[in-house]
Amino acid sequence: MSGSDKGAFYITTPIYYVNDKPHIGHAYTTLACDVLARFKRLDGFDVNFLTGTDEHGQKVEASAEKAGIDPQLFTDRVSQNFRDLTEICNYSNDDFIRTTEERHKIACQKLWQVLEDKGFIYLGSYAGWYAVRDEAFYTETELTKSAEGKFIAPTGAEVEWVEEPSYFFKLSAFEEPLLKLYQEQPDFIGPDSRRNEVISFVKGGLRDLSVSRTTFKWGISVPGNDEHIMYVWLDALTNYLTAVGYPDEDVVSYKKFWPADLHMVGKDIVRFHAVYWPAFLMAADLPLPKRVFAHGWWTNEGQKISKSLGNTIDPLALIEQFGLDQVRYFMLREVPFGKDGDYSTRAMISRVNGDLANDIGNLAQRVLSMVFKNCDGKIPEHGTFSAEDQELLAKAGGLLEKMRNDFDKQSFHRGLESVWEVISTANKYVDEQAPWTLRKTDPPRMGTVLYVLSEVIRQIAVLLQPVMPQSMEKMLGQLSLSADQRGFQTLGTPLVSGTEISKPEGVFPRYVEEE
Ligand code: ME8
Repeated sequence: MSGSDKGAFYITTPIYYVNDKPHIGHAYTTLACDVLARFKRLDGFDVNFLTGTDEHGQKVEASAEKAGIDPQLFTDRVSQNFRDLTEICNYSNDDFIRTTEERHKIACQKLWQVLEDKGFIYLGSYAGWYAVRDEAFYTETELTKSAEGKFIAPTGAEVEWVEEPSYFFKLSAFEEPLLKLYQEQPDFIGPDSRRNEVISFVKGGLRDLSVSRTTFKWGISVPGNDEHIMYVWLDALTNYLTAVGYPDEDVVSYKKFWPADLHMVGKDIVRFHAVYWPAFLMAADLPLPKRVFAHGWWTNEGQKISKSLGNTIDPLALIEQFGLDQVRYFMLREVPFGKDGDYSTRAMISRVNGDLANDIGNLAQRVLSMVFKNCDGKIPEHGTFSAEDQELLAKAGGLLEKMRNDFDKQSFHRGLESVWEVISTANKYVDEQAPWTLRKTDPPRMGTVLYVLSEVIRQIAVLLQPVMPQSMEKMLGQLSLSADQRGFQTLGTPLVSGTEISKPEGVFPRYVEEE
């Protein structure tokens, strides 16, 4: 966390189940959060970016059993894969929480106690359907029957009949308060399609929620009744509070960062975050997060990604093949954030070679090489700016505001589109101004043109840092900008003529397909 003057910004990813190794979907959600966290830091916010692993519950217990390993050892191992992913993908998370940590057990048991003391938890017994894969309860009406006669949840998960003593949370008491919340804070859920879905789910009626299990052991025990393990979703959601210091509501991190600004999730778990979670918090009299945004689902070459189809996409293999920043850019540019998207090698290559190698890569390489060769390796002096110069500079100068607006709505693709519009204008400007001709006919004008272009490249590189940190570091390094000259507050401070630049080297190589 770094000092700032714009206030705090707390952003979270879902905590991932440790039943399997990370795949592209996990990498995607965390990437989106990383980009926003980096953007906010550069924009002067004090950011707390949290990710981690969800390690309790029947599903994880079963995976450990299948692997023939003690669940703690199993979760240690698999959780490490997710931690490794954060390093490999260059995520800038400030914390990595594991639900098997002591700090989390304390937070969960305290929250439970508060809910119980306030009269929102009661003991009863549950008889109904449960899907271990989703760790979710379903009503009979939600189910369909498979060809083999098995009952299937709307998510495709198999359900099993569960009958056991259980504590319940009085979710039914929150129908009206939740609908009021969605109405009074229309930004609470994004995008709109998900908001509508949640509203109609709640309008359909809420039943009290079973929040404890007795038929397995891998979880946090209910305070005062060891026979019961807390429902894994109550346990998991609480991680967002644990990480900022709950139950100590006086600790600096809690005061500064709670309530969270944004819980980023996939569309599969919006109900848990936009219905159950605010209900738990309202019941406990705790402030509610400001926003839950649910992004869409990735498919692979048009097919649903699933282990049984053997078509899961390993983010590490993609990074190996195309490069880290290339993959980061692709994921956020290719698909409108919030919509489902399809991964295809063709689309990836087109982004890598088109947007990156040709558009921005060539622009920077052409311009900075000309500066290096023809201007004595220094940012040139400039004369009065022509209308074309001013137009291009103004276009680049308007990007921050546009990106702020788009990124605040999680419209990452839109923000990137605006940057690429400027890149394409700049490429046209190079061709039209033809500085290579001006070198002979009008060297001072060549200087002005190359100055304008270098300045535009600086702005673009500063703004693209959140998406492609390593590549932009190289580009800004070539312009000899130090670390304190890379924040968004420096965007209005133009390049200083006479500054020596480093020998430019290509930042975005073309991807050449193997024969
Ligand atoms: O649900 N496309 O964990 P999980 C896009 N532990 N995103 C995908 C995806 C795909 N094909 N597949 C997975 C859990 N995701 C709970 C969360 S939070 C308190 C507890 C991403 O390991 C997406 O963000 O099943 C989805 O919501 C998340 O992984 C589910 O991860």
